[in-house]
Amino acid sequence: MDPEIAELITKECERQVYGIDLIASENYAFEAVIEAQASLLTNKYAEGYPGKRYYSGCEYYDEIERIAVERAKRLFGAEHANVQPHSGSQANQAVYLAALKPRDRVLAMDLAHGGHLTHGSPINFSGIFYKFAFYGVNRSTEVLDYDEIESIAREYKPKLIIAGASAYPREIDFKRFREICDEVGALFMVDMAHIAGLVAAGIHMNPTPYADFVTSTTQKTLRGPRGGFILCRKEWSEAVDRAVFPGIQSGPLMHIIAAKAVCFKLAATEEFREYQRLIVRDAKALASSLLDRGYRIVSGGTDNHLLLVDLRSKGMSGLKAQKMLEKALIYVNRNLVPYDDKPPYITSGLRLGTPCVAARGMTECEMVDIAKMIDHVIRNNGDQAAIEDVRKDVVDMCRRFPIYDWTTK
Ligand code: DSN
Repeated sequence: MDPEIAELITKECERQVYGIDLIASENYAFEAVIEAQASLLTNKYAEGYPGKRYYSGCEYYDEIERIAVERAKRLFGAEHANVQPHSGSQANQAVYLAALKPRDRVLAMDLAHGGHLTHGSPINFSGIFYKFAFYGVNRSTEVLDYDEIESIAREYKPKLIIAGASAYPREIDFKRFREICDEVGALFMVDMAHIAGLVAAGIHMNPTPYADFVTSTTQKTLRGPRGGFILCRKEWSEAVDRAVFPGIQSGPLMHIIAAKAVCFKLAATEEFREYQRLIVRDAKALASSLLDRGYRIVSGGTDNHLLLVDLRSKGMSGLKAQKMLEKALIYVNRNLVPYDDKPPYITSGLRLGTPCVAARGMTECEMVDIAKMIDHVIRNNGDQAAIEDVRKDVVDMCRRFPIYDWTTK
């Protein structure tokens, strides 16, 4: 019906199949997730919640949403779940609407140290409507300094403290954050979008017992559809539900909610836990192979699915390295390193993540080879011959590790 778009989908399929994706926030959704989200569940409006809809004909939608909610609660041990947020940004927006008044004080991790745009950036709604202060990582250890966070919280007296990051390679101590919140009388929100899969697998500390609110996306380590969800304590359930609908959204994306339900089911399996363990092993192997090749890794390594490479000693910016690697079919994103002297568009670093490569079944051996490929491109300053060499190796490796059966037919 639309050859123009069909051709572009085919080309994108080839790009995904024959490229190495090291973007830490991306993943290949489970096939069953793709099937559910591509279904005719996209057709209908279902404003409201199960049993309380504004349109008729929602009986099966009600069942699907109830199942998604129950599975989310079980997976993370939560008292309440809302699976309607269209994205992580909207999940965060809904929590702020439920818990805060405009201009209330919030304390969160600095974007320049690994935080997130929706955690108070002055160019985001969060920084425009609420008064944010920030904590960062320690200059010498490059990890969170909880005593420092505590003293900033005592001074600033925020109504809400946020933990969670999009570029922090270490485990976060949510129990310690809770203690700080209790000491200063703040509410506690965790944005676990990046590590949700690791949490579901029991590899990273679960924030749910400690936080008043937990927000997340489903498309990252969880391998679900592109979307968000919120977990909270029972006392906040009504406020959170009202904040999502009618507060910030109207009709829910029911095909995506069905796909979230599928993802929560698959994330409760032993196979999924094994996959999450591989993500972490791969990230550690990639970090140590790059260290062996003379790269500086922020904080010296990783505990989770990502690492930050500081390219300053290589005399190269993140932007330049990202562009060269893209030509070699290796996809990464440039990222600020803590205390970076370059602007966010240029950056001194690269953020590398292993959810995609682990989903293809690549193990520590392939990480050693990938580190070698990255180094070959960077060491040769992205010259044509080096890029051609690496492109061939990337395609060979990708042939050995298909993403889905149908993409190789
Ligand atoms: N853009 C996502 C990331 O790359 O971490 C977060 O929203």
